[in-house]
Amino acid sequence: MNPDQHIAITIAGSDPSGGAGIQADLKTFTVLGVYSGAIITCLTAQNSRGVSSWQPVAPGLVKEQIAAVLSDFNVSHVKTGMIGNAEIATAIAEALADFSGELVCDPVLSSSGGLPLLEPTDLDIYCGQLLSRATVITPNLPELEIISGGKCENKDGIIEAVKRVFRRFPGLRAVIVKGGHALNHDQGVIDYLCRRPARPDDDLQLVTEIHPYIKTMNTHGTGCTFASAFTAFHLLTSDDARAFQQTVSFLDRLLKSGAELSLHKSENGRGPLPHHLFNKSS
Ligand code: PXL
Repeated sequence: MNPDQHIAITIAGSDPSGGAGIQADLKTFTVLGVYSGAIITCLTAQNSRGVSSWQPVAPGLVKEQIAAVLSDFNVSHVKTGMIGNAEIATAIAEALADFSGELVCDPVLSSSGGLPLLEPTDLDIYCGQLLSRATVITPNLPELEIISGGKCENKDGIIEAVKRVFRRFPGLRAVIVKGGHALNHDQGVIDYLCRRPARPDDDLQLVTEIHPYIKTMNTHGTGCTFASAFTAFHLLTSDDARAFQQTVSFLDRLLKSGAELSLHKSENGRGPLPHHLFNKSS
């Protein structure tokens, strides 16, 4: 894909503090050299202490935003984040009915503080409307447990969960499992790229990235940044394994360079990643 001719769009919620959501996505695409449009699904009120509240955008307006961009730009990649509710998921599916490019879904279900960012009763409709159209999804471990309906306490549990997800969503090519929420980081953080095998009974094709756990409170927006970085690297390389490896390194670099930063004032807050310093850090 040529980044001078193709663009990405992110469909996600707004974080006014700039750490997560659509703001994190746009910064990620920009520092990685990919042009991106941005379709806002919900407005949140939040800062490093967490999300205090949110409101959805009218589904018709979400659909119109997507249609406006798709009718005028060569969009090869769509990344989704916070969707809010079933009506917005349905509006997005309708707007993407004729879209045949990459659809990378980050299944954002709740904030790190536990506030639902998708109405819990709307999970099935979200899965049916959006995950069923996705080419790649990027769950963390709690999200994979919810989507797959089973525990992911070790590698075998993760593999079985991903197999169930592949059976449920036949259009899915890859599941990227982010290991940052594991209870134990003694061996480091383990992320998996799980690719659908050529034949249904074959083993999953696994690429494993083991990297040191970086001790930092500045992790706000890591999931959003990961999914948009993968989308950007995929647009640049058309290669799942390379894009996955580049994404893991990108996140490591941002987490490391942001560890000592304090852009926020709250003592126990989770500060943002320093996307703006990426091209200055080595
Ligand atoms: O990290 C998930 C996420 C995504 N999008 C928005 C958010 C959050 C977490 O709080 O607020 C808008």
